[in-house]
Amino acid sequence: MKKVDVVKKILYANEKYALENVLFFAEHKKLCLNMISSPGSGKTTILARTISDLKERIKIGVIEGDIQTDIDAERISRTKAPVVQINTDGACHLSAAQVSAAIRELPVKELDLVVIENVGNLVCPSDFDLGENAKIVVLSVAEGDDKPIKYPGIFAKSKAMLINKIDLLEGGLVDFDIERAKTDARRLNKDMEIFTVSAKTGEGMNDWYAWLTESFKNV
Ligand SMILES: Nc1nc2c(ncn2[C@@H]2O[C@H](COP(=O)(O)OP(=O)(O)OP(=O)(O)O)[C@@H](O)[C@H]2O)c(=O)[nH]1
Ligand SMILES: [Mg+2]
Repeated sequence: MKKVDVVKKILYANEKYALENVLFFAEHKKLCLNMISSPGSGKTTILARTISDLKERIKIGVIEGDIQTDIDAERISRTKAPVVQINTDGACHLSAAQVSAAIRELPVKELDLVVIENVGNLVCPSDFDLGENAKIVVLSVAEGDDKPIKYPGIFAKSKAMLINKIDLLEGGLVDFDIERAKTDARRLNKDMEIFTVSAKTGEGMNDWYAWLTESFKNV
């Protein structure tokens, strides 16, 4: 009996589309970021605030990945940014083929930056390159400071990490040792940029904006 390595085949098929997307973004001279986190850590809230606060400086387009609903695309469209929703219908990550179709629906020429919000999941999306320039991982303080060592894959692969919901630390509502999370993440990835933010209050967001603004200039 012939054994087919299905996982390898799927990853290979994905790589072909990912490469096409890399070439697409390079040809159009656009930066693309792939935002990954557990469900509910604050990806859409961070994005909506970033788009609004930077609207005079960077034109951002968004690809929203969710298993079901267009709730997140609705939230992004309130900022007036162009957005395309992908529903994976059960799959726990976006594929490069889905992103390839979605970028053709965005007015890419008018944009500086395309942000992909991946399906809320800290594991599966890290194995599927989408043709992005960089992965950005979000970890909220409500999830616990042990996540970098428990789910090392995505922390090792991400160029930057946003530690979100730091407003919850006040009053001791949650226990989260920021230094521990930073040290563990940098042990996996020594050059990782780390921002501690609250997308709710805006605290710390300026450092993230400064990095983002510099990054897209260098594409
Ligand atoms: N306190 C506090 N709540 C936040 C912050 N950022 C997001 N939230 C809340 O956290 C919840 C989830 O936020 P979302 O932005 O939907 O999270 P998400 O990562 O996009 O979620 P999925 O797309 O479902 O994976 C919402 O109720 C937000 O209002 C923050 O900085 N502080
Ligand atoms: Mg979301």
